[in-house]
Amino acid sequence: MEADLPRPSLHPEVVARLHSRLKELGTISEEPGKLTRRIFSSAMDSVHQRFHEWADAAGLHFSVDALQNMKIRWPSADSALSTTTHKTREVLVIGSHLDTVRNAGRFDGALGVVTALACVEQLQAWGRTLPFDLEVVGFSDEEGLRFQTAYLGSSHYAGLFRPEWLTLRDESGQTLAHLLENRGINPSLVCTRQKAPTGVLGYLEVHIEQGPQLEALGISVGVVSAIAAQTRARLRFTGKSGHAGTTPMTLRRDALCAAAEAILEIEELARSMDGLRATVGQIRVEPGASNVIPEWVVLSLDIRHEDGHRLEEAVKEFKDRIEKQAEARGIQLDWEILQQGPSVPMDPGLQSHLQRAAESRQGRTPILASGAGHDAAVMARVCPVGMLFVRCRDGLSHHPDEWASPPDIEMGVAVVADAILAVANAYPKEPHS
Ligand code: HGY
Ligand code: MN
Ligand code: MN
Repeated sequence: MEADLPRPSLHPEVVARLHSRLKELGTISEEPGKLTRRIFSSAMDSVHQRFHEWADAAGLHFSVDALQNMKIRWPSADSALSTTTHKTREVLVIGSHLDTVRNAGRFDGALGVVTALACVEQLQAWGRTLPFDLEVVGFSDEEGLRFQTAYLGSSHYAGLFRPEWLTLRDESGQTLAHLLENRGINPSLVCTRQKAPTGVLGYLEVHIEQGPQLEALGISVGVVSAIAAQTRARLRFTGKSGHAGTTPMTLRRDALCAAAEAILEIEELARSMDGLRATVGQIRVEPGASNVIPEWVVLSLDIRHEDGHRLEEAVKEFKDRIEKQAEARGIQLDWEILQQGPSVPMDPGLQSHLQRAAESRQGRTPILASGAGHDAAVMARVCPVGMLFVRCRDGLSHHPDEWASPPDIEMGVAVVADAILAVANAYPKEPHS
């Protein structure tokens, strides 16, 4: 990673705050010694507290919604004059998520939110104002760590929260509804009161690439073309427990052996299908005693492909093969689809604003597909979306060694700030004009 890259001309105080905030957010965790931050955690409350202070210092309006999405609003230039309220003024939304995976890196998500706030501060430092509002968002649950259902935060922000999600349970057995009640929020209002945001011109998200392409090209930032289609499933294998010492091997229905065979089958199938990625990230074994034959096992399954049709074919093939294997072992298999999302193309207009801004600052700018999921996949259902990737070392992410260099991060701020001005120059036409 080149350390001495040319630094884009940003205000030094904006740069200093950008990096110090990112560093600080990386220390606000639910778990000592590692970075884990879930929706409805006190760590998320602490992060909001810091953003509230930063927003106040920049003269911006701070709020948090029922699903703990953070919103920081920079009113348009004419807002003081016009009678419109911010509910009626058009708004460009920029941000990402503030939750993390377990033992995460400090850039996945937080980089996009800190960058968004830095863009506002940089535009202010340039003495610029906008003909529309700018809303910085920090979505509360992109990773789905707490409830195994990704995008709860951005779904609520987009008016797409589903009532059945209120009954989702976390590892401790608490339901989402109960956690809302603990925070003084009436769960039934979360669905009845939510509505799709109006007047959203578009959504821009800066995110680390979480892959190796920009590093291989030696380029700071790249523009995203589309987000891969994704299916999350839960597989439960039910056999029969028994004594480890007295039950002959021929008389066993061992749920863990069935699950182990399925995991290797998944790997083998994914290797055989070009562009497919399949991951078993979680496993639970019950009763979980060393001298008891496992009675049941639950696996998580995450499958992705840039082409939604290929993904559908693969999921069907996976299911057929694993059902046959389980049957041959006398194991009951319950296959539950938790979440399915199509491949999501970025808006051509926002993509070209980002492309032109990036090329004017760094020259050649690649266009990359995203294998990772992002809140932009949800926001695309209510407005045009665009994403900018920032190079990350070794393409590593979902890992404490995740890292993006200061010059690359600053390039991200400069490019998005330029792109926002380009949207403003084209306004009041839609960004995808
Ligand atoms: O899993 C993903 O792709 C994203 O990091 N939530
Ligand atoms: Mn992630
Ligand atoms: Mn992310």
